[in-house]
Amino acid sequence: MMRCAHALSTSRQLESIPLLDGMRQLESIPSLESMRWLERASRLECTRRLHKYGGFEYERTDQLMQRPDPDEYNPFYAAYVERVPKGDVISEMKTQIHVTSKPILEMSEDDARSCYAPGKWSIKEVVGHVCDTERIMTYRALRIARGDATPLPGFDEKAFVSQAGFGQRTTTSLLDEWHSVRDATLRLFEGFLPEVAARRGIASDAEVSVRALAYIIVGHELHHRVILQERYGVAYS
Ligand code: NI
Repeated sequence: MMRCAHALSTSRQLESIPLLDGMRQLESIPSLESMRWLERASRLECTRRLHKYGGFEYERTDQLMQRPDPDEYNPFYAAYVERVPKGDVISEMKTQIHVTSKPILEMSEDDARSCYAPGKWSIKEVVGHVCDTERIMTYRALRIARGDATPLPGFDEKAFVSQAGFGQRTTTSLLDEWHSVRDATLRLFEGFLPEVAARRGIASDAEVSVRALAYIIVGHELHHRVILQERYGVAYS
């Protein structure tokens, strides 16, 4: 990312970006709108550079993140892993978030504050919880992938939600944060060397592999999408 930030410091390097046409018109106006143009342009440039310099020179295949064996994760997660469809888990990770998010983005703030029974999380809190969990799981994946054998602690998901104030935030803000986290998740997993996929570590007192964590992230989201559909009445086609 440092490379991106540096690259963006000169307009010369931005000249090949189509968005620059719009940005030039706004250049002399230090407005919020021009800041947004700059942000969009910088994201595009970062993405381009990541693919050019940070990507591998071979095609990824299912073999890099193939389905984990049952002894690669705590049996508690088996129901999540089993929800993940056959195929490339990274591709699923890229697409599923849009399916899960769409009806939530389209509902009113009042509807997003609803829950299906007293004491249950609201839809906003479910989104926040999925996002929090993804951060925890990717942190575990990072440490294990880098060969760090330190046992990693568990976390109390209910305590997290109770302290987060998700219900006070807009649905757009919550979804925007989650999509940003997912982008980071994808960059992390896409950048792992093939040999780390089956590498194991200890998290929450149980053995877990890097690839199992990818499946847990995807399966956990699918688990909550099913609950949103069946108990909260969110319309998924
Ligand atoms: Ni959950």
